[in-house]
Amino acid sequence: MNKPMKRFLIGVLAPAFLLAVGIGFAQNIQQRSIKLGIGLAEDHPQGKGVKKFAELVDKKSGGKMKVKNYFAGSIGDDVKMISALQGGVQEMTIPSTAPLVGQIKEFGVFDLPFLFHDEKEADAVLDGPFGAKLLDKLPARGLIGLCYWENGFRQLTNSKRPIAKADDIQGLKVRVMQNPAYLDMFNGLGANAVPMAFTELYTALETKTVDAQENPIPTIESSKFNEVQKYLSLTRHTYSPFVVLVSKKFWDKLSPDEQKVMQDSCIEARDYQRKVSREANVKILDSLRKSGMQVNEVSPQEAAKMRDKVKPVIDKFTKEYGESLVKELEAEIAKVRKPS
Ligand code: TK8
Repeated sequence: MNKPMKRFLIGVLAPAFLLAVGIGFAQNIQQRSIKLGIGLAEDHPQGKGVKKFAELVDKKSGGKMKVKNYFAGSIGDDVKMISALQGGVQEMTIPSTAPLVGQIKEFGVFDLPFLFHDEKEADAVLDGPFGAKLLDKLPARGLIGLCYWENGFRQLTNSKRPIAKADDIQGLKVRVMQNPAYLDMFNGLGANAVPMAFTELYTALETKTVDAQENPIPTIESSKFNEVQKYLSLTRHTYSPFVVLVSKKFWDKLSPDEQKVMQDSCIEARDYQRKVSREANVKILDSLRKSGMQVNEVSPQEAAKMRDKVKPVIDKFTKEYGESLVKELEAEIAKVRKPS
């Protein structure tokens, strides 16, 4: 065998081989294929996040654990995919926490209107002991929660008129997530709230079955809602987290090394996903304006009027989800809240 070939084998191939074997031997990692379904498109920060996650799982497992991503609700909506995980027919999904309330009501605390002022507060709560406490409730429902990603601050769009005043929402038919607090919140604001799966939303807006919907800015663009909605009003009425879920049936088959690969990849992809989401929020607003959407701010006075209108809803669900739990949450927020 000629010298260069010998040098290549010894210098390059052997160490690579040892590394792969080393990873295999040092860590108890087997060939795994992981079906991960999400509701949003590939170009959405959630889509970019799962691509990053797949890359990291592949790298950290020495190429043995393969994540196959399914985008844009192609294998079901949030509620359907959550039960697919519980049934063990799908390994992962990343829903908003709102539809999870039907399973674990405590996740509903994140849907309380006007709870968070900014992303810094949300991160501190979600990545801290409070967020972990809620994730610990999932195994009892056949789910494992790895970490929280960002859906974001929700804004109201509609096809009728700009929402500059709290009263402007009156009479609008608004699609909301399948979640009792959102239903009561928009009915409390004088709208006619219609719970509906995200996969049905574009058609419902296009056919004018509903007049309005509310989602973060990156979703308005990646789901092309600007094509069927003229007005975007920056209500920031709730901050929506995503929760990265694994089927417990699948998780319990994994070795501690394999579980660590998935847990570490979730955290690393989280920081990337949030960064992408926050950059998108700024960038996209301009392109939505250019696409013909009429964008308006909601003044602090009118936001305060909206908050007053939904106070009964906040009180009702604070009781429902647990006054001590909401107190704990508010105390966590107070630790990071900038004095106004
Ligand atoms: C996508 C949903 C979406 C959510 C909604 O599956 O339903 O409006 O905001 O992001 O999770």
